[in-house]
Amino acid sequence: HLHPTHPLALAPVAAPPSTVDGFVREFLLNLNSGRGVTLSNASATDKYFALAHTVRDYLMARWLEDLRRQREVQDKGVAYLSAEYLLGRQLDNNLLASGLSEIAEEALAACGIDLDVLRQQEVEPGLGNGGLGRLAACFIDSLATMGVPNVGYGIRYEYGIFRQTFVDGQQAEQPDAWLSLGSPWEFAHPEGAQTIAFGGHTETYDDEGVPRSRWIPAWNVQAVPYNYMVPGYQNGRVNTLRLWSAVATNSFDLRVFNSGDYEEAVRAQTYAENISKVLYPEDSTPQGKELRLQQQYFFVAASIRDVFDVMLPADFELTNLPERIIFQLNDTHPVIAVPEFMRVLVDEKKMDWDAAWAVTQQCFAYTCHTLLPEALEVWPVELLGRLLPRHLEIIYRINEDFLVAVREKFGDDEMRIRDMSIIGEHPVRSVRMAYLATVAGAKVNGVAELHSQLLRDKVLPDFNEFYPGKFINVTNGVTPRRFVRLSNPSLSGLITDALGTGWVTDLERLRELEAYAEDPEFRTQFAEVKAANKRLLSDVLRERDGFEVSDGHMLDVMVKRLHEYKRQMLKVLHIVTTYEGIISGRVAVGDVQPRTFIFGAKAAPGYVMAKRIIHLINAVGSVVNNDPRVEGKLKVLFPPNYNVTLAERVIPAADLSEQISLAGKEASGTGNMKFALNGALTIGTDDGANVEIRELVGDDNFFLFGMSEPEVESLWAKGYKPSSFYNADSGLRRSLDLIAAGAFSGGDRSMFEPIVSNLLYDDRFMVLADYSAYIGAQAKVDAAYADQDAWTRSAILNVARCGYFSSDRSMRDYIERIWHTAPSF
Ligand code: OX2
Repeated sequence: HLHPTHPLALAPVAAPPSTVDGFVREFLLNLNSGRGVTLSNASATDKYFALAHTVRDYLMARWLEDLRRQREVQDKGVAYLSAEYLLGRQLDNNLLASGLSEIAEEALAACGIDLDVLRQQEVEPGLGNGGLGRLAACFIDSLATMGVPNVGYGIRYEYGIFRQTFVDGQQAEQPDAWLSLGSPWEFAHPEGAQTIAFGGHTETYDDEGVPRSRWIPAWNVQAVPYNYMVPGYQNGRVNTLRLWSAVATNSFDLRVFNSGDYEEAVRAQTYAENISKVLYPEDSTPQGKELRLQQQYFFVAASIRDVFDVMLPADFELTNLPERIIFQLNDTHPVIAVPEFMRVLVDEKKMDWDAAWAVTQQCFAYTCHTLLPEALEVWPVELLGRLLPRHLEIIYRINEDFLVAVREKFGDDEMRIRDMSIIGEHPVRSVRMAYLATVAGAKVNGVAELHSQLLRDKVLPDFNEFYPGKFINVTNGVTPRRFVRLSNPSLSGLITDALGTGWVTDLERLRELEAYAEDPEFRTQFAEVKAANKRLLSDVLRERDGFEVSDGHMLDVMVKRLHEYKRQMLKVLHIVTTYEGIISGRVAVGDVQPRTFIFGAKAAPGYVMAKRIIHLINAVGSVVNNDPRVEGKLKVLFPPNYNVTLAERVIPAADLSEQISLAGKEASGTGNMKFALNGALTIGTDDGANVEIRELVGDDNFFLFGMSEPEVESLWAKGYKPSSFYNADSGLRRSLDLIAAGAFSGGDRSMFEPIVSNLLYDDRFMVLADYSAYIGAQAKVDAAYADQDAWTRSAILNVARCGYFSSDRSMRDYIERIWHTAPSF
């Protein structure tokens, strides 16, 4: 009989032997007992699930052991709170992390299975919109690889980011039912559900002479945790991602049921379960919907409870919390965690307010990801008070104390008090979540040098003055495991041949490639890698979308969310200008570098202008691609449903990376880093992390163009008139006129008229002002590309000099400057 304290009961069962035979056995076992099939009658889905379970089996012992050790040693850990994790496919990542890639390939081959076919079975969990969600995924990968205690907390959306299709060139959205076959990577723990309450009212009561408040909620839901392994890269470490799923408290309310209103009971259940139903598809632009606030509170309340009830020992001394845990707020989405944490400490744990606030201010830190004023979340007091009445009281109290301190420091400057108040009054009384996070956070960080500086100087200058030293920068990064080692095996092989394998966890070692840039033999090999990656992409696009990528074309790529500030329109104008130049005979066909333009972009379903731009890109593509006058010269490809999986194929194949936002608008960008690390040259503005990329790779290896942020400001101050740029530039005139004349809409002049008049009469993001600089820079790109060998040299230098953009470095910065955590065991 195995007593729970028996050594065999304490320790996890050892992993199966890491041999081809061992793997085959485990795989077949999973097919038989996990899927109920034999190899001979297994479907591709069966095989994929069995393979995923096999990989899990290999990681399991380490995971269980790490969980046990963390419970035992209680090292300081990072609770990363993020409404989004854009994970991408898990299979390859987990095979790589566990060092099993080759063994698995051989084992499957021995079973007559092509690993690549099984890879294709995985539906990627698209639980994020874009950069913000992908960043969270990179960060948890880095923390596991560095052995830092971390739990990523978020929401297990039943439907992730919508699947995009094009109907007559226009975006249509389909639900992303990523769970329809189940996910082999998750572990549900319904028994560990937390009850999360909403609504109701508050009351004060006498607690043995101490006046206290309490919350009498009106309804609640269950938050069921699902755990996912986050394996470090070949270091035996496995951290945890814990995503919460909402289920109704009781399968149906008996009282209501007995009253005969069965439909009402079912309706209530549906209402509760809606909370984790769908990811809001707005990127960088909050919608202020009640369900969204429910989602936010739902996951942070469950996560905080998880920390208190599951992670910490029951007798934990609460004033020591800052030595044990730090909550990192990924933008404002999880900021409601601040008053929730205070509520738990004050109302439930009976801590005195000041002591609780002192703890809170050390336990939270806030990352801001934007500069767009419309992207800073605010919640109407009316809504917040209705959904979370006690939290609203707590926010008022925090604000009161804060404003007293502001008066002490700055005097009775009423304007300033109003500007700094956590409660805004116009257009309706609202809670400014970024201010709340700034007041509560030990540190506030921007995500690139320029962004952090603008945060300090332009967005929150009063707060910066009030809290000297609170505002810092941590430049974003990307994981070299997924975005170089896995997505670009040929380049990885080349690098490893030159440097050994250490670069995968020490990306600054890429510097050593600088010398290789001068080696003609290496340049040839590097160029061959790029060509091979283009062929791979070509195969993928043919299979996926029926596209043909012509040989010998420069691949000019712009992949990111569709947003006016990112300026896909500038790219369109360049394409139209080039096209118009050729068909009008003004430009000799022979003088143009053959180019394939690749777009990837989803628009928020309610963002009308963004959708029009998608329509225009497709319309320009269909004219250009069918015009024999530019055949073999220009091609526009817009594969629908750009996602992590497609990114992993597109980025390694790219020659030119388009990072052309208006200066001062893109907080950082992370695609820019991925491209540079894969040997694409950037054409870009002095915006976000482009600034740092250019500083590192050097002006000779980067195509800079456009106004700087101060120039943008002074043009606004002077009064920006886009039409004056239109009048002054004949190329711009011809291009816009061609669009307006219906050249891309079968003669219909109304179809794209809103785009044209928006540019001519409004142009918030100064597309026309930067047009001529952009066209000029593109001419330099053409000239540079003509010398293939010199281009390759620049591409190698881009790879060699971008090691800084590893998310391992970002994590080190957070650890040193904000978290003060350390790798453990
Ligand atoms: C994005 C930013 O737009 C992008 O510049 C940045 O690289 C990324 O976050 C990661 O930091 N929603 N998404 C973002 O900001 C917000 C808000």
